[in-house]
Amino acid sequence: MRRLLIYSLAAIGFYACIAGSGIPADPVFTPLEFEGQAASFDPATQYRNPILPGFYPDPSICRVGEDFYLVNSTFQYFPGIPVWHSTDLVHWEMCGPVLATGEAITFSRHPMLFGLWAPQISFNPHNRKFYVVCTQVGGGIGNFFATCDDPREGHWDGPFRLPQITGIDPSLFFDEDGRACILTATSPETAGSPVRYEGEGGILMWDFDWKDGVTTGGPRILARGGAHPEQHPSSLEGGHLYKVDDRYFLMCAEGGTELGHSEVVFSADRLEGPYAPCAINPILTQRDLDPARPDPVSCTGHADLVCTAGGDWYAVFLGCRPYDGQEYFNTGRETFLLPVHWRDGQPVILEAGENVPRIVAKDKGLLALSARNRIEAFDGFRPGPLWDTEGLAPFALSVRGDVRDRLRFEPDGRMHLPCSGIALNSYGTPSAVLERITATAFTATTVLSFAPGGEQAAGLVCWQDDEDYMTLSRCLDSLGREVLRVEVYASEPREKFEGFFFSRPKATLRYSQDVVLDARTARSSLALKVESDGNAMYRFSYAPVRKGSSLRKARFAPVGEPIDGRILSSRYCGGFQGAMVGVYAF
Ligand code: 6LW
Repeated sequence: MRRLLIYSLAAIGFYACIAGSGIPADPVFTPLEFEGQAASFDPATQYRNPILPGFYPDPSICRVGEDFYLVNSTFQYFPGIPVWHSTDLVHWEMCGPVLATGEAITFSRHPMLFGLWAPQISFNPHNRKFYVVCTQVGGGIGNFFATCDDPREGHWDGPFRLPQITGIDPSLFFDEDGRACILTATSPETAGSPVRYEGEGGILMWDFDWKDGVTTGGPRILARGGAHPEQHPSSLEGGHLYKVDDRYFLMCAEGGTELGHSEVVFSADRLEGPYAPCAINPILTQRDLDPARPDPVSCTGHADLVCTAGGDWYAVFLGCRPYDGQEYFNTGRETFLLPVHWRDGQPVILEAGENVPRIVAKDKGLLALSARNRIEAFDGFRPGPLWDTEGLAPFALSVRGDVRDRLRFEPDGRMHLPCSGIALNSYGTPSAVLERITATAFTATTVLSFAPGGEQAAGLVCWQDDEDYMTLSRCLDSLGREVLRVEVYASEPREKFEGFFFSRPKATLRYSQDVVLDARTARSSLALKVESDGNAMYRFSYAPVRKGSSLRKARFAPVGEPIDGRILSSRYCGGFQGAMVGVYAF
């Protein structure tokens, strides 16, 4: 009864407050501005790895003429599967996503690490269409493909299901003679062959009739175990086929996408094999290097190769940038680029013992491409506002579905994000608009006008998944006073790096701290800021914003203590995604 009375008084205060101060009933945010710390380099002669910072894992690339296209996994985020365009492999612009509408894809209430895994993009020279194949894992449509005539237009047809094929990491290959096939990563048992050891993986091939969009034969085993099967390697996946001088190369990830990740390559005289491991394997790994090395890149693998019109070869692959030397990273698995050299008739990305460099000297191939670059590249470290008067930025993501119909934009760029009553830990689609955290050290700032009532809350959120996130919220406390509240939800830490794919125990509220707002401040718009330092210590702060005052001159005051940001790391939380930052309303 007392709580009801308190809320009633709060509600009266709430409406009076609106009437008195003009503070909107809905939360209204100014465009979120993110700025990540990044190493400097000379763009004329160098480029910076990752070329796509923040969680852009499982890159796949293709080239048509002078244009390169690249796709990444997006798991349970919407829209699904970003498509990138470049003409020099270093500067990338976002095109429209493959799954851009709520009708194209629906998501289950599975954890964030499920969903859209490892898409592959390819071009069919026989019908001049682009294809993206992908797997929706957990409560979805399984393996599917989509097609379009020009990714820059951003109109993809599909998804078209491929119910005949099982496994993950599908990859299409179109041969010169018109034949086509789809590879997936799955157990050899799918082709009726018992595994030779526990965990033996396989790359299987199905014939694909691209005229009818169906698989017509298979599966047959192209590779099993790994490059050294006697060592019983795990997780042979991410298979891609290439034809070079009439020889077929099958390149795969091996060892699992964590610290033991690597890339291996096989070759054969015929498309259907038999494939034998090439002499030099792995052709990329960082697993044998000193964890104490400077600027480490770990977990490298899941690569794809592309040849330029000038005949130079490059690899895109996923990697991680740990801030503790090896295991902790909040930026997820990102997209890196390296030149590929051919030795003894096979591709090699990095020789054994070589580090993946963060700043790379452009080789002659890249210098030639850069000279022709006309693309205004997307800068992941300073991506610009998360929305503007036109709507959400192309890099904006929402959770398990489209929230755009909940939003309203003012002519000055501010965004109305009405309270939804859907909690951030609901495994549903909360009213949240997010972007990737692309650097360990970063700041993100917005100004929120809002007069909370009842159990409403709105503010900043740093999010890894439904069980692991932090918020800085404007809400009412149990006495009906308006407060700024920092809350940290996290599930149990794990003693050792157990990989990314496992279910999370229920989160608990680990930390909560309020700052009670005086009447004048409660009537103000409040600037909200989250800052992370190079060790991923997160600090939340706020500043009243008076009409006409400059945010740059605002004096921010802390809310709560600094928070150990490792709770948002893949090491702590598991998951294939990286951490996100954004705004939310409950
Ligand atoms: C991807 C597969 C993997 O499909 O993780 O661990 C999945 N390996 O290659 C999601 O990124």
